[in-house]
Amino acid sequence: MSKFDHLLLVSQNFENQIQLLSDRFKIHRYYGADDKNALLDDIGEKIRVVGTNGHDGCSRELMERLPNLEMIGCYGVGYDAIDIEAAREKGIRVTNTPDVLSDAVAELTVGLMISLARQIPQSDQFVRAGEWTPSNSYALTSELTGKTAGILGLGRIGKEVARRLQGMKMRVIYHGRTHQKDEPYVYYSDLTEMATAVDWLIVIMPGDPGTEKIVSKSVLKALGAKGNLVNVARGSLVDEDAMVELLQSGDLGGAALDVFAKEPTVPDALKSMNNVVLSPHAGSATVKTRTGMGELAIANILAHTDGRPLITQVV
Ligand code: A2R
Repeated sequence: MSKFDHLLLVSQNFENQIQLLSDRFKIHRYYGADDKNALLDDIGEKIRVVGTNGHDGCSRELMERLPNLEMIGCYGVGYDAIDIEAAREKGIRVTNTPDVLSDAVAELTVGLMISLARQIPQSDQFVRAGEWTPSNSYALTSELTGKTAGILGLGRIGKEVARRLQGMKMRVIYHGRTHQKDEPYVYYSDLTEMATAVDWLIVIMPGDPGTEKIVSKSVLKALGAKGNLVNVARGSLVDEDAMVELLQSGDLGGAALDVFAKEPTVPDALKSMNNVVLSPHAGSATVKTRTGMGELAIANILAHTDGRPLITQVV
């Protein structure tokens, strides 16, 4: 690879970090291009590296417009919108940014749970609106202490969530494909059975065809009228229509949601519900963590261009 090469920037939120590569790469912006076809006609053959994220990804069609593409650097741990099969077939390397974001996502998870249980957003509005008076106190709420949390996907982030919830004096159980015998938490091989057993169901596994709507209507019904759903992974993992319907009918107790099926669109019905807390896909969105993700993504790109081993390789 030559010293000065061509990189296609697919996702806008990688912009600040990718600037650090401007002395090594000519950076072409796909995300903002008025005529993407014309851009690809013009520079497609020159592109050796794509910088993207898990949401904007890199499709097979895009890879086919980039015949000399060698590597896709993903800014994020999830890479659901990158066609991994196509990358594998074409010998294109893919990297992601695991671990550096686990603490931030776990922290927001606990924050959302406390917000939902203690109705922090509503309490804040109550105070701001001047409704707190000597004769008017805010209604009593619920708490996490002593409750059972079921983690769907006890991976890097799931383990950080579990550790924090133990600190909140919750009982933690989990479901995934594998019984992790070294972990202290009780394993449920059946998701519906776990949903029946918990007060809180926390979704933190990758969004891929194998996990689509894994939190189905029947899982949500098993979670039940007193159960709360927390999704900090991907909207695709939950049957969103069923979730809205069950929240409306009272057959699902509440939901704390950082991710949605069609981001940034959020179903209007959710916005008027009191038993829901909403967050704009902000799990990793702290200065420290986004900086760490950018540094790791860039370190992978430089490792590739310099011929060193990739640091966090997916394929
Ligand atoms: O099943 P295992 O033992 O491979 O556990 C993984 C689990 N998992 C699944 N469980 C059931 N059915 C599936 N089809 C399935 N696919 C994966 O999800 C593992 O325990 C967990 C994922 O953990 P990690 O690979 O360590 O991912 P990390 O860093 O915790 O991030 C999870 C996701 C990302 O892919 C983004 O979508 C989001 O969180 O930020």
